[in-house]
Amino acid sequence: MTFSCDFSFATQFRGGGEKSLIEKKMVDEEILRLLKDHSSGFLSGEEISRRLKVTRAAIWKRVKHLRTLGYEIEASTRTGYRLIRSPDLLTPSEVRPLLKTKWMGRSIHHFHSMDSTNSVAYQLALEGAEEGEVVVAESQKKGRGRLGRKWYSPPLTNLYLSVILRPEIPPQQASLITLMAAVATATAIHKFSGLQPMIKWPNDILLRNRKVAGLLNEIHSEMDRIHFVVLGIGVNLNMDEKMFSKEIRGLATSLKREMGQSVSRKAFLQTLLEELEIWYEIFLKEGASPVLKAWRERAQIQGRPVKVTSFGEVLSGTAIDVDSDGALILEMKKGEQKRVVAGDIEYREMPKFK
Ligand code: BTX
Repeated sequence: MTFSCDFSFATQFRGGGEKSLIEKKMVDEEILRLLKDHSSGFLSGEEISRRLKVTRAAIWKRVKHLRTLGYEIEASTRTGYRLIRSPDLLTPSEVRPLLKTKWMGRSIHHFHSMDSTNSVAYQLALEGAEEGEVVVAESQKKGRGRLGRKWYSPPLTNLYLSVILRPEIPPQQASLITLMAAVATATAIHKFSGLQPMIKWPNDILLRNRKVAGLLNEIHSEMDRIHFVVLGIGVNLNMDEKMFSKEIRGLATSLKREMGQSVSRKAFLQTLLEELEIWYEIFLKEGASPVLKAWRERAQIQGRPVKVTSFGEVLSGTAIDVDSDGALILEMKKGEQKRVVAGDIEYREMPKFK
């Protein structure tokens, strides 16, 4: 069950002092699950107390805490408790009921605030966490982009997700996992919003030329074997223009900004986890080619003049394609071809968007 993972992680990495905090979190989740199962009426404090083996006073305390998180819970000394409305939180009890995946995201480690979901997922994976376990946070204090850059992660507005994968592929193909995740994220955005996101090599998802999502994949491997990949995905969902820092205001966007309305974060997370499962299974069963085909359709990079910064070197040329390992192939001015495995690109002519 999901909570046991949270529990072991917390006790191992944060020390016994926070054990009770995690136990409270487990009780909260169980209270919510019971109240949701009895959504048609009241559930008595006595019944909850009997099922969870905690005192009625403790339940009342947790209900008061849940109200501070935005849960509307009616309480009556005679009839008990009734859940009226849930906030748009990404807790397991909110996300799992409508999740249609077979294995992806069946175990969710949820945090209200943390440094970086990738760091926690990496640590969990080192401890033996299984493929498909995910870490989500309502906010990140040290959200990370690539090359030591920051990922702006304000509370309760966006999605900050890390997924643990254990693909049996050689490490040099790890970039394909990034392309696969970019295709899954772009497809999820399209299915959810009807908009047409574009992928910018290697890891940005754009809506009308502005960044709506970014991917940070970190691998743990030996020479010939990947132990695990942590797939870090940040998607701007309900961020308003004024919430973006000055540095990224003209470069970033959110689904809310593009759609003109707020979106349900948990519904988006469900869609994203479903697409990740679908595309990862396609990749494992059919190999790179369907992923590359979908990636090319969304990236429209072939023949485009680009400037690429890679390991401090700036290269100008025409993008030819990505190869079967996910590297970018550039044609330089004199006609020679260069293979770029990592870097940032700028389009010298902006692509046209639907
Ligand atoms: P990146 O290095 O390609 O992009 C980082 C750059 O994007 C920043 O330097 C800034 O210019 C811009 N930026 C920062 N925050 C935002 C934002 N919220 N929206 C749009 N643009 C922004 C991209 O790296 C990889 C981002 C992965 C983030 C996820 S969140 C969950 C997981 N945990 C974690 O710490 N990182 C990943």
